[in-house]
Parts: sequence; structure tokens; C-alpha cells
Amino acid sequence: MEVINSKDLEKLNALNNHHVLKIVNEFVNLCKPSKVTVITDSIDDIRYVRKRAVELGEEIELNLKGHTVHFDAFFTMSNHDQARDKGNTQVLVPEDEQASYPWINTMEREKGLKEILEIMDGCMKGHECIIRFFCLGPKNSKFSILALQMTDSFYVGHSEDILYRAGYEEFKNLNGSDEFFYFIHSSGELTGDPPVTKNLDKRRIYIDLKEGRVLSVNNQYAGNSLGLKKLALRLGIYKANNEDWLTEHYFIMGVHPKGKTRTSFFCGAFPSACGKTSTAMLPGQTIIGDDIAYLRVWDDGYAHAVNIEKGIFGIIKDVNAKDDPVIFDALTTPRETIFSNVLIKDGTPYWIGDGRETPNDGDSFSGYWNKGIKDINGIEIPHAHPNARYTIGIEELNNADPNLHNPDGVPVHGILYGGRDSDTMPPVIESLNWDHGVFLGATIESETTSATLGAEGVRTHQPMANLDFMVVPLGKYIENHGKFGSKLDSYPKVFATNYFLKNEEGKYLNGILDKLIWVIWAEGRVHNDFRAIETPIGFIPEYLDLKSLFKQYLDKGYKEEDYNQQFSIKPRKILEKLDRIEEMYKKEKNVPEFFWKLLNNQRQDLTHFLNEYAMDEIPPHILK
Ligand code: SPV
Ligand code: MN
Repeated sequence: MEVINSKDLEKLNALNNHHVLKIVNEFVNLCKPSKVTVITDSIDDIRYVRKRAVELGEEIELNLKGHTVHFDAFFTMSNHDQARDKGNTQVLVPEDEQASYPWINTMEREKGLKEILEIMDGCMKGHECIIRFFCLGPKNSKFSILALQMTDSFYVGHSEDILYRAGYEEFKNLNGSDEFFYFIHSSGELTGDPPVTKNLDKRRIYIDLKEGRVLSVNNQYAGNSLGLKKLALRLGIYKANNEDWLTEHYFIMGVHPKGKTRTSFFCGAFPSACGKTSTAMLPGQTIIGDDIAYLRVWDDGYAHAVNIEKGIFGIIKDVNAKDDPVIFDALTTPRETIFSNVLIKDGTPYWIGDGRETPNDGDSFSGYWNKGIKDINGIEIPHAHPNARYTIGIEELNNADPNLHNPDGVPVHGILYGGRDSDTMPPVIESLNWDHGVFLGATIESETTSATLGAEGVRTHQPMANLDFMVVPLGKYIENHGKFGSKLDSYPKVFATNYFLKNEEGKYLNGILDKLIWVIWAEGRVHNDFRAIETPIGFIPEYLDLKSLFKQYLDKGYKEEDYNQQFSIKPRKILEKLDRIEEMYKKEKNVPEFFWKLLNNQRQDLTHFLNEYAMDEIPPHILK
């Protein structure tokens, strides 16, 4: 390789791993970068990545120290690279296995490889390629998996430095084995200033389960480009489900009820843009992670979880001082932060719902922006993209949990599953037992958002908020969840939350910070602090407990009529939901027996309920 100098080659050779050398060789020959730079864990190497991101214009420095902005490609409001591209993300599997994956795009492996390798031929021409080494999970931990990333995007490299633990030294401990994931990414041909991907029509993200690798080309948006994020999530789900542990789309947080000395650890899965990060960043609580976790059965009888990341790639829309005070504070103080796809005016970032006056013009995700500007299809362009994001490290936040890097992870006491559901499920319910908890997670429905390309507001199935990443048959995945719990002496209590209930006029029934109350109630239930009302769909809170929590935590009143409206059980609506769920799961082979049993029992109970009360909405006080 002439494009690599002897110093960089020495860094590669020091790993003593011929698999690494082979991969680097293969993809340098294919992608044809003009230069190859190897980045170790040293501060100088990592600084170089950030410096190059700015020099190349992939990031632009802002007023506050450490702040930069990055833009992804934009042509029109419906043709851009500012969200995950589900359509061009394909899982490569042998032809006879394709039928096992009705929920995701699959492609016959050899055909897919041929196509993407052709697109990748020469994709890094004129670019510098960096070779990166990371550790998914804490260092020296049984949970962790190593990852090799090659990319010609310094924004990708810089984002990964904020989001993932360095792994060059860990690679040395592999002793030459091939037990690591690898990710090859290229932004492809670039256009304009700032440099963004030109050929979105040739955007491809192909997941090769057999080789434990992902090839991604002609994109920059982190959900498509950063190997270690959603691409590694898929490889992790595949690996975990063929072993005996779990890879999940979970946040991990420490919950600290007032007046108690205990901390309880909660995980939670929510589809994108449904309040996941803001739950993990609730005031008074501590955060371990906001997106992806590995879980294992631990010898203390609990499930233990680690965050495979160490930073947050969060949605910035609606982050303001009132609704998300902890995040807002983090984003408006000097620290290493990458903003993406926001509006910049005089070196300050603005976004939708930031609680500030929007400037009349500025530089935005769509280029130069002024109020009222439209795309070529006549669609008005907002000042920031609804899926605009921020990237920050967790370590330096005041609310970082001290266990962030604990190699043993933390014991999981509770799990929350949530979706964006305007009319069916109450704000919080507790499962009856572990299997019922799996059922609650498996039956989450959610309306689509701007976090993925395509129409918004369409009701979709979102089992464990993982359907986009479901690279094993769903039936097998659900069964593994059931089995996982049965190996635990103390299984986590499982809750389903819904922050998005609306009244008939379309107004939200809850304030944004009300989620704190549901979380504190759930934590209290883990410790038997509160009584609850049993319903056919699970336990719901009692009014007086919530009233006192609202007062204590938010200094707010909570009217009984609001409680009755929010926590009414709607048998007809839920029966309709069960029909949709049945329709979906019928397409799946090997759905475990307990799932069908729970579905049928619930249907029976709700039908009785409907006959007994003859009401479409049954308020909780009747049930007590
Ligand atoms: C999500 O959409 O679930 C995210 C951001 O966490 S992305 O990296 O786009 O997946
Ligand atoms: Mn996510």
C-alpha cells in the first residue's frame, strides 16, 4: 500500500492481527483513497480527527468553545440524508432465509455484495481514509465487543470519538483473533461547501451478518454512516440471539426517588423521537446510556446491562429550558458538541422548539435559509430539520451515573417500553409478570416520525423499538426474551409507557415532564411502595399516589378528572390493537406459545370487560 506511510503502517503492524491487515488491504485497494491514516487511542491522534473535520469543512466551529456544526446532504424536504434510510438498508442473507425476515429489507447475499462492492470501487478517490479502533462497551469487560471502522468522513470519526470508547489498545489483547465487527464507510463523491454526499441515489447500507461487517456508502447521516451505532446494533442483535444474551435498543438510567438512599436501574426502549433520551436525562436522575445496551444474566441473579456507547446522539427538536432542562443546559454551555442540521446565525445554533426567537435567516441544513423559503416542490423548509441532532459525551455531564464505565454493568430493576400512541394505551401500565412484560414490549405500536425517511404519523408495529433492526426472525427474538427472564432470580419489572395520548381535539393530555412521574411511580412499584389497580392489560397507578408525586416532583396539581381520562381502559380500542397484533405475528413462524396465550387471554378478558361495563372508556375508579 503506497498510500500509507511507514509510521502508520507500524501502528497497524503493532496490533499483530493479520485479519485487520487483510481487511485494510482489501478495502484500501477497492475504495482507492489517496491517503490512509491510522488513528490510535493517543490524544494527539484523536485531536487530529477533529482538526481535519474542521479543515475539510465537514464541521464548522461555532461561538461556544468545543461547539461545531455539521450538515448532511439536502436536495428537497423529501430527498435528503438527514435521517435513517430504511429503504436502502439491506440485510444480506442466503436466498432461502429471506422469507424469515418479513419486516426488513433483505437481499441475496452474493447479489448484494456484488452490487455494493461495485459502487464502492473508487468511492474514496481523492479522500483521506482513517482506520479506527473502538470498544463497544466498557474496557476489560465480559460484555464488550471490539470494532474496526474505516471511513473517509472525519465527521464520522469525530462523532465516534465522542460516542464510543477507544479500542486500539484493546485490539492488541485480541491476540490475533478475528472476533471483532468491522465497518467500511464512505461519504462517496462530495459536492459544494460544506462538502456533502452528492450521489444519494447510490446510497447503500448493506449488512453482512455472515462476516460480522457492514458496508455503507454515499451517506453521512450518523444513523446510516457511523458503523458503531445502528449498524453495530444489528450485528449485536444477531450475535446475542445466537448466543444467550441480549442486544437491545435500550437506554440505561439510575432512578433516584426523593427521600430514599437507594438507586434503581432502569432500561427503556422507545422508537426514535418518542422521548427516549429525554427519559434518560430526566431531572434528578442519572444517565448511563440513551440508545443501545448489552444485557447478560449475572451471577447475582439479576440481568446486568452496559451501555455500548459513552455519548449521546440525541434529537434536538423541542429541547428547551422548560421541557428538557438538563439537556438544554448541556447544549448551551461550552463542551465538545457537534450540532447537526440546525440553523446557524452569527455562530449560534437554533432549532425547532428551542424556546427562543428564530432568526429571520442563516445557514441551515438546506443551505442559505430565510423565513418562508420553499424547496423546488413548493414545500416550506423549516429553519432546522425535525431530525436535527446533537452529539455529546456523557462523562462530563453533571447527571452522568458513576457506573458508566463499570465493566460489570448495572443490575436492571425495571424496563420501560414506549411508543407514540395517540388514542389507545394509558400513560403507564405495569406487566403482570416477565412473560407479560415481554408481551407488552412485543406489542408496542408507534406512529412514524422524522427520524427515518418517509411519511410521518403512520401507525407501525415497534416490538421493543427494534423492528428496524430485526436481523433475526421476530419469533425467535421474542422467545429469547422469554428465556432470558426465566434464567434470572430477580427479573426486572416491565412497564409500558405512552407519553403521547391526545384528546379528541388532538391536544396532548400530558405535559412533557410528566414522564418523570411515570418513571418514579414505576421505580416505587419495584420496591412495593405503591399499590396498583389490576386491569386486563396490567396494573395501573392509583390516583392519590400520582397526585402526591406530581406535587412532590413537579410542584403541580393533578386533577382526578385528568387521571380518569388518562387511565381509562379502552377495551374496544385495545381489542382492535390485538387484532392488528395478531395479524402481524401470524406472519411469523415460531412465535412462542406464551405470547399467543397472553394474547388470547387478554382478548377474552377485554371482551368480558366490555360486556360487563358496556362502556368504551372505563375509568379506573370503577375498577377499584
Ligand atoms: C434512532 O433513530 O433510534 C437514533 C438515531 O438513535 S440513529 O442513529 O439515526 O439511529
Ligand atoms: Mn436509537
